[in-house]
Amino acid sequence: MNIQKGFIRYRAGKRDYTLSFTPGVPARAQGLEVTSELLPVDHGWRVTATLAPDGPLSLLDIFFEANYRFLPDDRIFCNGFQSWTESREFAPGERIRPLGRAGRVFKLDRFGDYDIYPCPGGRGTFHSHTYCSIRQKTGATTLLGSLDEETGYTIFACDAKRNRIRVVKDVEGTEISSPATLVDLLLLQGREDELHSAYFGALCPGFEARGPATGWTSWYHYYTDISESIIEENLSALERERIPIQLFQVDDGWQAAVGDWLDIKPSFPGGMEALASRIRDRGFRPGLWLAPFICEKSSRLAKERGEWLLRHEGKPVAAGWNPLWSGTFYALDVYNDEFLYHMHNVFDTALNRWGFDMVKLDFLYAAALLPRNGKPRSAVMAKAMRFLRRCAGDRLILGCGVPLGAAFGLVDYCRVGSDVAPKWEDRLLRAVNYRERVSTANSLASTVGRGHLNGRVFVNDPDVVMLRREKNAMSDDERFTLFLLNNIFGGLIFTSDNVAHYSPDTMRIYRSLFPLREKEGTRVSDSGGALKIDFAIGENRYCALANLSSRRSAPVLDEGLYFNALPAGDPAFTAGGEKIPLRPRESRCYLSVKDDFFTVSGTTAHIFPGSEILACVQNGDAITVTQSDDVRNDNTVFIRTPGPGQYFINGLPVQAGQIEEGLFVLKASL
Ligand code: 9PG
Repeated sequence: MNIQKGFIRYRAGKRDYTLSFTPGVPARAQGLEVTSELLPVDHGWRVTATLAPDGPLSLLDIFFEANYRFLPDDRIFCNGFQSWTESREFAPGERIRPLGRAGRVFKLDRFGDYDIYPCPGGRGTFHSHTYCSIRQKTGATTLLGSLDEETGYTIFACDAKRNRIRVVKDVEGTEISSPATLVDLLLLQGREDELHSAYFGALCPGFEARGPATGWTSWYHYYTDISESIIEENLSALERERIPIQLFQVDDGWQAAVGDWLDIKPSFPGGMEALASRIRDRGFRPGLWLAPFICEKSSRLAKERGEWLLRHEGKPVAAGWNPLWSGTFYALDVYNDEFLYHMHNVFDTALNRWGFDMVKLDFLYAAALLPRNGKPRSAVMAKAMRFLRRCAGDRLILGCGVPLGAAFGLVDYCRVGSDVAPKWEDRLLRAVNYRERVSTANSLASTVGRGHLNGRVFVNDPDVVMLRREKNAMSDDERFTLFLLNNIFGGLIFTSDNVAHYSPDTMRIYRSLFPLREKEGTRVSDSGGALKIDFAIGENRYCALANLSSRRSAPVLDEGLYFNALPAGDPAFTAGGEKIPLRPRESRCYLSVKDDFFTVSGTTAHIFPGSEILACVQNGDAITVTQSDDVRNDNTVFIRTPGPGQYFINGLPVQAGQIEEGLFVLKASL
């Protein structure tokens, strides 16, 4: 990897100029001097470019050209523009395709970077926002990352055929008249995990993420059709079933119109303050959905406060089109102080008067559709995010539909993929290459792809799990795969299901997520056409196998002994080293059984068997096993012994049985 040249296009007076420079060598052209530094840092280099203009000038383009030799087995991680944008590893033979023409008719281009970066679309071409990494088969990784996104979104455009990477800054609209450092990049080489720690550590020094959390949201079952009684029904069901979730969030549909946050829908006659207290009375922290930077065309705000709308050549700027609302919705102007004052008041009302503890802030990309006030789009986005943090104070923010770089370190939780849907894929939207499309397959790709962000810059929200059978076209395998992968890679585990409607089998799977524990050292590889995911929880090691394809697959577990119980519910020990046949979209999660005797070899209550056990202590023939208070399934524990014989588990006598040659196990209910 080698940066060769930088280019700056700018306008001074009425003329356009181009200045090319070599990093480390000062350069000068008409009215502009550039100093670019190459500084050695741990794992690689930091590259900066500082522009010193003689007088005011407008920037048109800044980019760097680098060489990189792509290998056929490389995996190129591309971070999509915003929360919903497909973000995953690509093989050099793949490509990122441009949005189809039909997509623009429905204003789908507004949701992504389609109007910011012209996607070339050829085989071997990819682009990634803010950072990008290339992992060789050996594990050796190169990470390129921007340390300053406020000076312009940074796009890493890879061309695997030509062995080139172009680093582009989206500086459109930037005006400068004094020296400014506009490029600040890290180019690192090493192991993937250490590079992630180095890069995100440099981006958000001292950042401490909140812990993972569980919750319920109204969207993925009721959509905009919510009411006080639906909320009440779900609160009662969760309470009756003793589901130990922390957050209960009212999603889109409580307000009269998007933008009219102080006008409540008639289906909430008791008002929002009473609603929040009802949620709190059941022991949950109340959360509320807001889309602070947009309004529906038909909203009162759009009609009465036309001056708050973002305008281009006098006309309101559409931020998208949504069939679930009244169609077109507009962006609001974050440089209008009156509007900001109004929004501040909305937050104050929701948080302090109504008493919500958490806000899900959605469609945030809309704040920065255009450069403003001599600043690039990304600076507008950064200003908007800081404003939201100030408005929310120390309450929880779940960011959604947001360019991720602007959310790093500023929100508590953040959506890291598209919306899931009660079906696996949306073939039509996939065919037009709409990378923000609502689709479970699309969501899961990003949940896996962006798993490394969890706990480093915020807590990842992979979107909800959907286990219900009604109003859901997903198969049992698809529903379990979504449940398992969200639980491995995500830090926020929400559902919208009405748990009162769960069958006992479904309830057993849902309850297996409690207690929610933090995962460590997650590593993803390919095995026999499926994903093989190794991770640890405390002292326990796990291996999950997930077949995301529509064909059968046959991954292989490493050598050793494994335990698995869900989803079927029949506990079984399996030897590694052999192929595990998986149906299309089937997944399983295995506990790697420890060699040590008198340790927990398996349990049946938890999706990650044994992670719910707090202690297992042996004293002669007496074994004491303690489990978390948040366990919600009946639990059977399996404990390995050196041979046959009688033991006491929590005071009750148990006979060790032989499961297979050399494997003696005690089995007891907890
Ligand atoms: C409420 C929803 C939920 C959901 C959010 C967001 O591409 N699109 O047209 C598109 C529309 C809606 C959407 C995502 C994408 O959903 O992610 O959780 O809060 O808004 O309206």
